[in-house]
Amino acid sequence: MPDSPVTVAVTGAAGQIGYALLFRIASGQALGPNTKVRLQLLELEAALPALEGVRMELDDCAFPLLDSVLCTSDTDEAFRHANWALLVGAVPRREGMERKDLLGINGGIFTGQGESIAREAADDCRVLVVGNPCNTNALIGSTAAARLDMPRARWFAMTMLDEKRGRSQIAAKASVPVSEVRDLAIWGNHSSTQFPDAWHATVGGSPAPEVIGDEEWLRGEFIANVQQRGAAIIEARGQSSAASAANAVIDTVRNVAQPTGEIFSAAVPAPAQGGYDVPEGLVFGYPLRAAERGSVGIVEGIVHGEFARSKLAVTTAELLEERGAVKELLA
Ligand code: NAX
Repeated sequence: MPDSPVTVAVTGAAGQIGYALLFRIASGQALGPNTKVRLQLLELEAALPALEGVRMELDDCAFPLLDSVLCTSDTDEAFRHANWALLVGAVPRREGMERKDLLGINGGIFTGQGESIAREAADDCRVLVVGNPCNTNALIGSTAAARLDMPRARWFAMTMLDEKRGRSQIAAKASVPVSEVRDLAIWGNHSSTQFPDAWHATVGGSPAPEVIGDEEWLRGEFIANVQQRGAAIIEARGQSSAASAANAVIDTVRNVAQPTGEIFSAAVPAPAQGGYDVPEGLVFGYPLRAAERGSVGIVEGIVHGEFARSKLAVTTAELLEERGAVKELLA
């Protein structure tokens, strides 16, 4: 018996990640082969003609699971009854723009979208923020939504792409298939200060550091490669990661909507307890596990060594600095 349709709102739907993402959602890769999908796509007014072209292509795929497609520049309409809100749209950093300016511009967008989601979306709506700076955008959005009583715990920011980049690096180094690399968590900010924790990852069921046998590589090249991978893609491709980012969105949604019990990475608002001493509310990358539909918890009991603790301090400081730069939006 097919499940009832799930409404998925996607912002920035005419952008490059949107183009790599929508077809995979519509084909059932995020929510499963028995779940019909209603897509509600939000774009800036100027991008609506391009979005119409994307809708035509969705039609032309004749996906059996695609129930309907709505294209709009009206935020409330896009989020109405949404079970998932994938916030991909954001203003990119342009030359001469300070990081603070970018935080401020995007902050305005995420305040409005957070309020709209709290008002309009379904009671079970989960939100995944992809648009950068995604942790702080999620902090802003979840704060605005919490003012209207939406639980912050339903907000996520995406670090799954970083996890996949790291798993792929470890698999190549250990000469094993990537499926053998598990439990690699990304801690902290989705930025160059993130901490990919190879010390609690496993390769073929054994601790990754034992299999790799090269602590210097893990502490140096490995972390730097994961942190700088986005920049390397831009340099090679002339554009930022899109297909791999869309793939990570699919996997994040799948991990929450169709839990496997495996550990996966995403950033969530740090809870008062059980958040590894991260200041409460900061949207911080953690290892997560989804127990049942919709219920996601931070993996407990991980003990970090001194090296990890120093890395966590750096990424926490960066997130606090970002929070300071948008404090008016959080008041
Ligand atoms: P594009 O510039 O191709 O697309 C963004 C789209 O968003 C545009 O079509 C634009 O019209 C739309 N948009 C802007 N403001 C909007 C608003 N207020 N409401 C609705 N739509 C709006 O960027 P793309 O390559 O698709 O990347 C999107 C975002 O993902 C960027 O912020 C990017 O930095 C971020 N990324 C995040 C990643 C992550 O792991 N968290 C990895 C990939 C990517 O870099």
